[in-house]
Amino acid sequence: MHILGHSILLGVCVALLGKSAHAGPLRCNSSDNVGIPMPSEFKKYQDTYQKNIRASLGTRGCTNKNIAVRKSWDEIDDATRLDYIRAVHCLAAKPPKTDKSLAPGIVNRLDDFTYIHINQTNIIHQSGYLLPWHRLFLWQIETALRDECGYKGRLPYWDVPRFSDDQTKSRVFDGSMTSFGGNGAYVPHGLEHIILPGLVIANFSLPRAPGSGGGCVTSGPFANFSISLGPVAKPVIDPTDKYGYRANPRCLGRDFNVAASKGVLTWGNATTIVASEDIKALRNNVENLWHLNSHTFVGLEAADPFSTPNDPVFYLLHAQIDRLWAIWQGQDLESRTFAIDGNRTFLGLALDYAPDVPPSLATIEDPMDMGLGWFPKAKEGMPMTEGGRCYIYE
Ligand SMILES: *[C@@H]1O[C@H](CO)[C@@H](O)[C@H](O)[C@H]1NC(C)=O
Ligand SMILES: *[C@@H]1O[C@H](CO)[C@@H](O)[C@H](O)[C@H]1NC(C)=O
Ligand SMILES: *[C@@H]1O[C@H](CO)[C@@H](O)[C@H](O)[C@H]1NC(C)=O
Ligand SMILES: *[C@@H]1O[C@H](CO)[C@@H](O)[C@H](O)[C@H]1NC(C)=O
Ligand SMILES: *[C@@H]1O[C@H](CO)[C@@H](O)[C@H](O)[C@H]1NC(C)=O
Ligand SMILES: CC(=O)N[C@H]1CO[C@H](CO)[C@@H](O)[C@@H]1O
Ligand SMILES: [Cu+2]
Repeated sequence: MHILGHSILLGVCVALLGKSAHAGPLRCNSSDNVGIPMPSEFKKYQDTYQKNIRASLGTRGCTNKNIAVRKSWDEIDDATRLDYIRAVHCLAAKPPKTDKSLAPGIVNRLDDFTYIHINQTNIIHQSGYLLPWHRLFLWQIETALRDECGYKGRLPYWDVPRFSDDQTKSRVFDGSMTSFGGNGAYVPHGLEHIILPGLVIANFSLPRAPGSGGGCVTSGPFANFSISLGPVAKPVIDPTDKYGYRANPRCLGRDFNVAASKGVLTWGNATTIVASEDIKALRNNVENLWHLNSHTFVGLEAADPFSTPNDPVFYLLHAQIDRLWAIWQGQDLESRTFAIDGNRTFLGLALDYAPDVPPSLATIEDPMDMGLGWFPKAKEGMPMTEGGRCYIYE
């Protein structure tokens, strides 16, 4: 097929990705530049980050030779994609390590991750811990995929701004067996207000606009994928199961919301984030321009702030956020690596449990709860090339 001119092939690829649920016999070369190209303004920041990270490496520990490269899902080959998907299913088939008395709905190794994310939600979002906690969380799942399920690659990221106009053109959501599947089946539904349990302010809620799905994912390797914990944020909270810790077996659902991506998750906003002047601006830009919107785009399970890791694409979504933070840090590693801003709880609000988490500013010395008895300090979740971490984004 490569005897076809590059531009003809590119056109065919775009058409194919746009309409077919399963990739046809014609495979797009992963280097074909589908989507919106990275603008030079963003690339300038990425180049500086890569140059500075590489220049900071020594000859022992994390080196230029052994540093792992995390790539876009659209830029890895099909064998790596299939291996990643296989490893996710492998974790879903392994027993959990968490004490099930904490949450009887934990059924498999993936649920260990969803459980601790639920348990920590009111502490690790809209707070100073957002970035370091999720950085370590990603590293934990990447390690589990590799060490427990033999995945050979690294954690890929969802190339969000490249497909902001139409995420179904990305290899992440094209519906093929080498993607995470597409939208959920259409189920008529309207605007909801979902309550976030655990905050002292009674019934603190967020609006959730309806998207174009609402039912089970019907294509790709996670069609009818079975999940158990959650949902947690709901219009009405059941006081006997406040955090959705009981078993609630159901399919993985999605509810694509184009309005949260088109004109929002753009290269322009990605550039605003990496160009942020200081950590306060960076954190606010990540939260307001990107974090919520990328969850909202996927919708349903992925848009539940607590049990969102139920959707396996969660890890690629957060790898993009981790990448934006990494690029920001990489503009000036010395002054930015350990910069922190934000409260110790969600918006600094008091929690109706954990009275030992005061609504004061987070520090890099604060311990974070990563689950299974690991309590690293926030500062341990900040460098990308120390403390066992050794990776760079391309
Ligand atoms: C994909 O295309 C690039 C250049 O566009 C080429 O270098 C590479 O060999 C191609 N890969 C495959 C698997 O065809
Ligand atoms: C999180 O787990 C701890 C026990 O490890 C428990 O004390 C706390 O109440 C839990 N919080 C939530 C919100 O489940
Ligand atoms: C998903 O599950 C439903 C109900 O169990 C079934 O009708 C449907 O065929 C399944 N779809 C796939 C793709 O497995
Ligand atoms: C919070 O919502 C529940 C239903 O989910 C309701 O029973 C309760 O009265 C509400 N509390 C307040 C203070 O509004
Ligand atoms: C950034 O996102 C906001 C919504 O959060 C949107 O209104 C704005 O147009 C976006 N800016 C760019 C440059 O895309
Ligand atoms: C950075 C930040 O979010 N600061 C907030 C911490 O919480 C207090 C209230 O407890 C707010 O006033 C701050 O704005
Ligand atoms: Cu999170």
